[in-house]
Amino acid sequence: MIDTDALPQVRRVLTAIPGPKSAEMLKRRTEATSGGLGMAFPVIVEKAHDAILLDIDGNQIIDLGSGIGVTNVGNSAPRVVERVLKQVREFTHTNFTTAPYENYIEVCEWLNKNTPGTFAKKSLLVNSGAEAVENAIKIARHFTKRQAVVVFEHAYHGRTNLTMALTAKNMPYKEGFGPFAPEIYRMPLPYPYRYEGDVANITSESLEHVTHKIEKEIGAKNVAAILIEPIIGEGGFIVPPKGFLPGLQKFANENGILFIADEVQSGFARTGHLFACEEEGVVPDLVTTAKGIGGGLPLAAVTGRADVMDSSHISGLGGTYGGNPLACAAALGVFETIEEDGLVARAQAIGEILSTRLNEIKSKYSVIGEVRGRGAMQAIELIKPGTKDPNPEAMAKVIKYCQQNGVLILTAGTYANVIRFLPPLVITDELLRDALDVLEAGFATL
Ligand code: PLZ
Repeated sequence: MIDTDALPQVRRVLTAIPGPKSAEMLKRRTEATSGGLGMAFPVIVEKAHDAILLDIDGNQIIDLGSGIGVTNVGNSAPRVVERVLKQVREFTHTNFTTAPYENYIEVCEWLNKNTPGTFAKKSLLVNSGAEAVENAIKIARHFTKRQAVVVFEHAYHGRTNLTMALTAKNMPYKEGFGPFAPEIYRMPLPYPYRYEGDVANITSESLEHVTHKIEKEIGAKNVAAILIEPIIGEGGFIVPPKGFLPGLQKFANENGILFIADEVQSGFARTGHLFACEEEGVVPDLVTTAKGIGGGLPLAAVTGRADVMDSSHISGLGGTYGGNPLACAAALGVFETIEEDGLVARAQAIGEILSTRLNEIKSKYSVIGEVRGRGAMQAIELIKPGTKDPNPEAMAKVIKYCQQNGVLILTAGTYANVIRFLPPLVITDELLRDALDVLEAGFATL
């Protein structure tokens, strides 16, 4: 196997962040690249392996974001690199709908077998999470011959025109980018930390509320699909209360509505299951995957009931690059790594370290309102002490401190007050503990 483990897995901060070379190149970035692009961590990356990013000033940064939940198997994971190198020498592209090839089929076979549900399944490969969600909606509408799509508060499903409409948050995702696609209906999402009623009844009350709204405002028979992230990602790692997803699934099944789980962020061993919906035995009709599936190469998929996936006429689905052979080679390397290195169990172990430590930090710093998540998908929500008012200022200070000390941590949340942890599942305990020490020191400076 190719040895890509060339970077020692240790944090090393040699300069201010950004260092002088990065600062210089970031000027070129500003001049050459669209002003619409954000930047969470201001350095230029030279190299990355597993959970360490090396920048052009020689700083080694601990990666607790995995490129937004993508490099779950680590950056440049050996099995991914090996398979991609072999594939790039053989052929780079034919287009699967022009002249098919084996690794696209193998990826689909693996997904059909490993996504929830034992019924006959089929898959479609595309390039990005947004494209997977768009296709899932296209397929659901075609199959049900219905148009309405139900989505939830705090949802994130992408940045294309249809997926902007499916996404909840205006700023920065939608502001000024309309008009948006029609026939999208947004329902209240039970957010346990911010629930105003009696939290003991949150599941039954929320299900009652949502199903009542669907029946009265849309008409259940007009709904093609209910689309939900089993754990809300960009919206702040909100875990729906126990029973909510199974209740929605039941309502969908009883009303001929397809239940679509968007596992783009929560999927691929991240939560201590291969897919987050497994926690409660939820079996969606369709699942969308992306991010972690390609180990860093652009790949996404829709997988689900064979009868649904086959309902389109021939050539109704497709695209030039979807399931490109290099991305499929990478995905096969990802599957192998997850299975052979036991990364589902590893996500659970990381989750224990994370939640134990984050709860300890919470007990010392009253700006932390809640620690939540599952497995290696955990977050903390920051509030003004003594209230539940969002505290984005404290979040920005802590994140800045972590940056200056060589730890990359991402944020999230409708109220811009959530710090989220999505470490590569190959991160060592030592590196994770070191990063959490830095985080705690960040809270101490507040
Ligand atoms: N569905 C659940 O989390 C992507 C967005 C980053 P694409 N989330 C990261 C950003 O700021 O653009 C995401 C997701 C869920 C769909 C998507 C969209 O996936 O691969 O970014 O299109």
